[in-house]
Amino acid sequence: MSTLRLILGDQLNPCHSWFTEQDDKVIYTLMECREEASYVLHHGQKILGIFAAMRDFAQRLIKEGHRVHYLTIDDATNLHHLKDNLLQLAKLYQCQRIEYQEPDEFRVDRLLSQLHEEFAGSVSAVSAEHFYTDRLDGLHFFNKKQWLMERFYRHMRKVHGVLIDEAGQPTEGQWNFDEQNREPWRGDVPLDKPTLIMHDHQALWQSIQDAGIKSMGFVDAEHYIWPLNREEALIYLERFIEERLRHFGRFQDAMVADQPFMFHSLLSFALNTKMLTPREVVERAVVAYQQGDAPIAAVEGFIRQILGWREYVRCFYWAHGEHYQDSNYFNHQRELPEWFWTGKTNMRCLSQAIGQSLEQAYAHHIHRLMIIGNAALLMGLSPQAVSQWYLGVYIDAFEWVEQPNTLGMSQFADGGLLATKPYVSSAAYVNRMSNYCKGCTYQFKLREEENACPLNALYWHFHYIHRDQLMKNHRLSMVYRQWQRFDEAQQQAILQRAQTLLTNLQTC
Ligand code: FAD
Ligand code: DLZ
Repeated sequence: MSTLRLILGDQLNPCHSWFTEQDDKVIYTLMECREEASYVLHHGQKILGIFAAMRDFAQRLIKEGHRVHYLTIDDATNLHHLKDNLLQLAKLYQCQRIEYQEPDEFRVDRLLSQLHEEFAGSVSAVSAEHFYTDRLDGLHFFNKKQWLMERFYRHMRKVHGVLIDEAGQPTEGQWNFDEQNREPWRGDVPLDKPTLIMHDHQALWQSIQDAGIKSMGFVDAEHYIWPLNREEALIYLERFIEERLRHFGRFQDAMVADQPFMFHSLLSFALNTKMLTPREVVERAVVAYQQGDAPIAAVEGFIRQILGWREYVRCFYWAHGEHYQDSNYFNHQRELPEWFWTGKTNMRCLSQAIGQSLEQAYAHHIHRLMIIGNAALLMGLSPQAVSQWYLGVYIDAFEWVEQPNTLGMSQFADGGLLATKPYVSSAAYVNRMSNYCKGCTYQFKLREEENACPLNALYWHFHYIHRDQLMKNHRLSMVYRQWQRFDEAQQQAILQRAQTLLTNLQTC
């Protein structure tokens, strides 16, 4: 009895138990599908990276003695749809069974769970053997309206014994060193560019283009930098531990012009395509701490992102269902200005953050949250349009992780299920955490004037127009007290300036 096993483009884990034995009756399939490459306008580097990594993975399986049927984007037999291809291949190999690893998003999960309606044999799913948590763990853990990450994170630390001492207490007596993770970079630590592996994938990029797959962003296929298999991902992990982890904590939120990577790990693509497990990354960081290679604030800050945030947003995604994507608490409806696709705006912070997103398919957390996301929220852009942009542009963007981060954390579109208050700021924050304001067309200290930084008037306008929804939030009482301190003429001038900006977003 033959079995067809599907491996999706984000399931490239060679250590999965599927591969421990070779079996001639098992045919593995990977497929480059037009449908997967087009459900959103992806960054070219993301499509290229996933296809190149899938090809690499298929070669590895063949070398290990497994049977593989690989469908390239230009294969004439490719039906470009996961389900249609599976049914066709099952027929070709006379398979009585189709098996797949649990996918990470509702759309693909639904599609695969409907396979049995058209397939006479058996269909079953196995775990992808990647995350610490199961999909629905969040439902058992959270039973209240507010999902507090910190509670979840401490629970994960205890259950998995990560940075816990013999007495069951957090290492160095503190659960969270967040207050030590917010330093701007002032030049005292050298900012060396990470050592990257270069790949030449011009031929593959050409065939993607020949197939007519549309994409966004800049692609230098001759110098492709993202890790494309487990070995390369492990090298990236080691380089991060050796070169950058010790500074990660201090400068986690810092931004510097023309320095997209700072001290970040660049591991999200490798993690989300499952080349690495979160467990091994966390364990490696713990060893670095134990060996004295990095201080607790850096190691804890890094582990919090993976054992905390990453697992938390996954649980959140599965618990809140498919309709979460329609959330729009503030009823924001504006379309994205054109500069989201060009980076050409006079606001230097945005032109830097969007520019590097288009150039590298990467931006670190604070660029995503406090530069681009902040501007989108203050400008009243449609959270669905914002979410589509984020899902497309980043190398690591998959719906399960992108949606809670964009709609919940960044756009507050769920009304506060994930975040306790909107993450918004005026120019003061940008100026404190980056060097973007120096040399900007706009003045960060001004509010209503024509050359005032747009973020300032928009910040007050946002709180003003949403006062019915936000004033009751005690964490925002300071903001509203400050607003009341402006006299009426000042308030009117601020609101007027914001209106002018909002009607001219294209030329900001
Ligand atoms: P580092 O800063 O070195 O962090 C280490 C790892 O922690 C990351 O590789 C990632 O796996 C994990 N991590 C960190 N923050 C988060 C988080 N908030 N949620 C989940 N995991 C986290 N991350 C994605 O992987 N895919 C996305 O589509 C994505 N969309 C985002 C959208 C918005 C609006 C925001 C604010 C954040 C988003 N993030 C997303 C989280 C975070 O920005 C990226 O994980 C991080 O920038 C990836 O770079 P890195 O590997 O250098 O991360
Ligand atoms: C993102 C992506 C792209 C661009 N292309 C493919 C593809 O051609 N074949 C494939 O199996 N997977 C691809 N993926 C990843 C899938 O969309 C991913 O499995 C889903 O987003 C589920 O997380």
